[in-house]
Amino acid sequence: MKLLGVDASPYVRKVRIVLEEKQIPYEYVQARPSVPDSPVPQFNPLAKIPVLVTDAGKGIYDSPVIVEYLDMLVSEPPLIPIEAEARVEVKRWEALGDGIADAIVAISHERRKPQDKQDTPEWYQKQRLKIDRGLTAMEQALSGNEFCHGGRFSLADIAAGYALGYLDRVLRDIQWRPSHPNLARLAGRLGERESFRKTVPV
Ligand SMILES: N[C@@H](CCC(=O)N[C@@H](CS)C(=O)NCC(=O)O)C(=O)O
Repeated sequence: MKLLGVDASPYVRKVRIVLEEKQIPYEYVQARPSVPDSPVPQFNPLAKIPVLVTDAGKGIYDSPVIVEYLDMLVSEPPLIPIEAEARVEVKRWEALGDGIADAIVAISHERRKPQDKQDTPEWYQKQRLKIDRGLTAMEQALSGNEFCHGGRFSLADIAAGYALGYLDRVLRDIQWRPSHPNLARLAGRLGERESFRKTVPV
C-alpha cells in the first residue's frame, strides 16, 4: 500500500505513527494536494492528505477512516477497543487531537497571510480557545495515568501525542507545559517511542 502525504501534515503523521506501531510496510509518496499534476485528487476527490492507496488502487481517506481500516487490517497491537464505551472514549480522544490540530492549521495558515489580510483578533481568540479547552480536557482525562485510556497504549495516546507535537512545532509561543504537567509527561514518554521518533517531520 501507499501513503500519499507530506511530513508537515499532522494528520499524515498520525497515520504514519499507526503504520509504524503496527509494523505495516508501506510506500510513502510525498504528495502535496494542491500543486499541478498532484496525484491526490485522483484518489481523494476532496484533494486532501493523507490518502492511503490500497494495492487494489482504492483511495482511503480521511485520517480517522484510514486509522480504523489499519486497525482492522492488522490486529496487533490493537489501537481502538471493540467494546462500545471504550471505543467511543478512544475515538473521542482522536476527535480532540484532530480538533486541536485543525485549530493550529487554521492559525498557521492565517499567519502566513499579509497582516492586513489576516482575520480579526476575535477569530484568533476563537481558535485559541479550541486549543486551550482541548488541552484542558486532555489534561483532566489523562490525570496521573501513564496512558490516555484503559491502562495501555492506544489511538488515544497517538492522538494526544501528534497534536502536542504539532503544537510545539507550529505555535511555539504557546507555553502549554507548565499548566498541563500530565500532558507534558505524556509527551515526553511518547517522544521516546520509535513510532514517534521515526515520524518527526524533518
Ligand atoms: N480531517 C482530515 C483533514 C485533512 C487535511 O485537512 N489535510 C490538509 C493538510 S494538513 C490538506 O490536505 N489540505 C488541503 C486542502 O484542504 O485543500 C483528516 O484527518 O485527514
